Amino acid sequence: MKISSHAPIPELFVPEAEAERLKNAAGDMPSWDLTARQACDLELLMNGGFFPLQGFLTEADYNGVVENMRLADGTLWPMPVTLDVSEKFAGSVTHGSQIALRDAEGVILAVMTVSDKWTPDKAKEAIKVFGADDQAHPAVNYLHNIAGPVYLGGKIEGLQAPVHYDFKARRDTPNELRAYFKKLGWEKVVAFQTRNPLHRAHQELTFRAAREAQANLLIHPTVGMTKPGDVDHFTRVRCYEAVIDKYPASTTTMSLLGLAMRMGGPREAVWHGLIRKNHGVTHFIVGRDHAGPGKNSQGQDFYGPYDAQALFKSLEDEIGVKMVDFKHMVYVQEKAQYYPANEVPEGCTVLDISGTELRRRLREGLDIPEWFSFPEVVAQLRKTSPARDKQGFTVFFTGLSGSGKSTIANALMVKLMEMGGRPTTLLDGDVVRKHLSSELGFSKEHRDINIRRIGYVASEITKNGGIAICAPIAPYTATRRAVREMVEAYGAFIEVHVATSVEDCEKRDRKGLYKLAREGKIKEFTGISDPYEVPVNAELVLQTTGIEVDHCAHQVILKLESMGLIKG
Ligand code: PPS
Repeated sequence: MKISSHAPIPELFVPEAEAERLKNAAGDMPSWDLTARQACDLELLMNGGFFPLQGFLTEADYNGVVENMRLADGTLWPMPVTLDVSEKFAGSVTHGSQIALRDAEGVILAVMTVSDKWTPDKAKEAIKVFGADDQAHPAVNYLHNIAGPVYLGGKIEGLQAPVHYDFKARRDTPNELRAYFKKLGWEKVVAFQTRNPLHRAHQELTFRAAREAQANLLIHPTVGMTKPGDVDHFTRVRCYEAVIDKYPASTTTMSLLGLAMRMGGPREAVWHGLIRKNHGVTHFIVGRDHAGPGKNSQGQDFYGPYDAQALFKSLEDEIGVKMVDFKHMVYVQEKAQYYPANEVPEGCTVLDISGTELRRRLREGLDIPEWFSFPEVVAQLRKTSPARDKQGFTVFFTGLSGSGKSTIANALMVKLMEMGGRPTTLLDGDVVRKHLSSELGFSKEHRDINIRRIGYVASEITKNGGIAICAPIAPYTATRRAVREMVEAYGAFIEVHVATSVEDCEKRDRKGLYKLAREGKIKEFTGISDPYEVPVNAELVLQTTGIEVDHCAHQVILKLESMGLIKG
């Protein structure tokens, strides 16, 4: 069904009386607490942002989307929007069951009638949708390590939209934006998608794109979920608000999109186009490496820099939104203005600051010139990125039992406390198991819960400017990575592998546990009868055999200094 850009888009909300009835009936339905990503997806399903989807994908639609970017009826839809659940929950529903979908506080947002339940081939989904089954891709990591093993599909009846307490006035549903464009008589609107703060080059390029398309401009940043490690959306929105005043009055507006990005490159660009179409937009800016996930585990880009533009262009008519390709804008010193990189006048000096360089300058409190970014934007970024030696961070020791983690961690803590400046907490394996995880054993499931708890506490300490030193065994790569992501949302994460061999640990056997493990008196003992996955990307590897504890701790101190986290 084609919808003109000004007519309302169908939503999935039911009338009030029906919503009331379903709310009352929901007490008897199996209840699913939505993950943060599912809550974002549900919001866009209900408000028409994901039109023509009527709910989370059915198996036939999912197969079509994975295979060839199309729903079972042939409609273009490049991204799986799936309700992943645990096996236990899946076991409680059958075909035709109604389930209550609730937010994190338990408020019911929608009822789904389950029409499909299946176990997806996740490796296949990763390869087809994201181009590789490589967990360096954030969405592939999500798929394998965060998403549940079973998918449920079915139609949604929307009861209420998720509540947001932040930037309420800046959030618009597709229909609110459509009505706004209609009211202002904006026939043509070009949208700019972003997950980064806007600097002057972006302002120039978006302004140019609008002029080229003779259209008004919608700055449409994603504030749902973006790439782990991005600038948080609170800071970004304050930056956008500072920039929006720099555009000629009444040409431009800004609205926040609660989308959970997948960083899916070309497929994601097409998805973004369809979502913007639903929001009443006629043109869409697609840049170099649009929604790029960064490097793969071989250190290469997942997608070619212009793959997204090529795919979008080939499907432009079907998407129903015209692509405006992004010009890389650079500052020309002699002219004191921005030019597209390919139109720089001969012999002129080009100035540019990369994202990495910007982060370095913020970290080290260095100058950020006005030609690069507006002072108001820089001020906002500085507020949330104090110089590195003032930020919180986490040192995460991992290694076998008896490898020396706790001893080195203790020595490190004392050295850091001697320096002073930031509160320091030691989350030692044994201590955590006494105070935080006393009910847990050593199965994979319990170890993962234990490590995630440590990660959560460490991330809170890091967020609040402290130093967390953790010293659990943490034998599983994926769990260590999950903790890294939790912490890196707020500060640096330094993984230190205490690489004492199992032979040496056993020789030392300070607690006598190896002996008991060999005798089979302790089951699932790491290194003897349970696995330890050796870290491959630790910031530091410590050998301990024949080396003083003091020296080991000092190596960590040197690492922290070299990262700018402490001043020597
Ligand atoms: S984990 O895997 O990260 O949750 O382990 P952790 O919380 O660090 O706990 C490890 C300490 O518990 C003792 N212990 C065992 N370790 C490994 N395997 C088994 N089955 C086991 N049972 C008890 C051991 O003393 C560990 O302490 P450290 O300080 O590492 O020697």
